[in-house]
Amino acid sequence: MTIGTPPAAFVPDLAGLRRNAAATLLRNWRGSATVPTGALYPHQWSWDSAFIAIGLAHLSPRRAFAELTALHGAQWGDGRVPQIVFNPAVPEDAYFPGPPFWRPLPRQGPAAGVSTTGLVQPPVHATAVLAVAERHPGDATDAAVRQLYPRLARFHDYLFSRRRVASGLVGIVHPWESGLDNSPFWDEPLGAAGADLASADLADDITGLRRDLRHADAGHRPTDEDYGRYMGIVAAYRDRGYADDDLLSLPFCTVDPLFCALLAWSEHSLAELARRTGADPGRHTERAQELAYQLHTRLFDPALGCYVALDARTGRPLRKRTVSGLVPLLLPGLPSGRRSALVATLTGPAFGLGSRDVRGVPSYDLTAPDADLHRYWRGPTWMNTNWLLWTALRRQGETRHAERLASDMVRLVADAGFREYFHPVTGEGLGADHFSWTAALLLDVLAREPGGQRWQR
Ligand code: 9WN
Repeated sequence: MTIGTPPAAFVPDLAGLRRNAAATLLRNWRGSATVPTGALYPHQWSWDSAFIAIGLAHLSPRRAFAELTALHGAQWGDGRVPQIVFNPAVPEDAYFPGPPFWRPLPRQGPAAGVSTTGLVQPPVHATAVLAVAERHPGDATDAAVRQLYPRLARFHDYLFSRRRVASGLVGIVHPWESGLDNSPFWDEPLGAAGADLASADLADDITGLRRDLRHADAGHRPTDEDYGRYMGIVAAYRDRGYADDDLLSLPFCTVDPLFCALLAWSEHSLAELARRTGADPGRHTERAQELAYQLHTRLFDPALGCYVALDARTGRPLRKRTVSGLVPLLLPGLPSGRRSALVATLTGPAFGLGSRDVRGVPSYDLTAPDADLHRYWRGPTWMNTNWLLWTALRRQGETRHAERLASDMVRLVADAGFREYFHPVTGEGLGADHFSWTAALLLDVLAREPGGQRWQR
């Protein structure tokens, strides 16, 4: 790997990319919300909608707010914003696990007639609302913010009150809640859960039940063994009515640095939204600072040069270098030396930012013996985590690295299309095509790194 070789310029067709990005978002619009992609994910996903709204802000603020309003229309009585809102017009077996698997939804669930999963995804929604609002000041925005702020705040209240584990950190109860479902972080806790799960009968037929393998290469997706465990963990949570009373007795309960960092970041965004609606921003700022303090003191691993996850059931740190462990770079007020440590990891051999041989920031340590550069969250480059790191680098004043990352993102899409993820060395497009957040976040990069920027090869 050659770090620091001066890159050559390339000239992307920026107008064509913008046009195709807009066409991808239009193609995936379903009347009130956008699907991540037509065949593989035919419903509304929570954090996808937040990223999609960030892109829609460059096309239509009205649609951006509609996207997030539709999602919050499925908010549960207890405040949780569900991972998936099922579209009743789509056959129940088009996605697995579909609505029947998640039933019964409890009394504190969504409004009657609304069908969702019982999990959540990383809370990046308040940040998305603020991004749209900042770009489009005016009465319509003020009205949308007034409508969305209480719902966003209730979601955060749910997370802070019902999901607290391990001295104030906020936990997740399923790998799907991390958004980086198949991350190597989860191998150890999933392995331990596997021994307890009573899902053997389901696992026997898991290949037959899965729908993802009809639309994506099996080598790019999680294994059947992992899927069997995913289902077992959902079943255990569902069978106790999705109650959060004794989180550590669930088969899976971990703390994820990306989830906590996005929650702290979004609390800061919520403070700004509160100011705009005349509500008290103080409690949001306090919660952001308290969570960030816990994250910085409990999850940073100096030897690895990044944050790690925690198995809340055993108290064991999950010591791997994954892209999630770099995302706290987004936060203001990092402890001294932390920014340079994270940038060193980002630009070193594990993630290779700035190297001629690596494209974008991979999802997992390229030097790890178990890195799998084709498989879902175990090596490939994804546009959403790259966008988070690009935003972080800009916020930290690391302009040169931010520009390089923006260039990589543009080039990946220019070469391979709006794919779900990309091989971090060859740039080959992987997973699904016509992927909404790839299109949306590219639009945001193109808008914020305007002409004059020297795109680099
Ligand atoms: C399960 C929709 C979602 C993303 C996740 C990504 C993938 C789902 C799946 O697709 O997960 O939620 O079926 O594999 O891991 O981050 O939100 O795009």
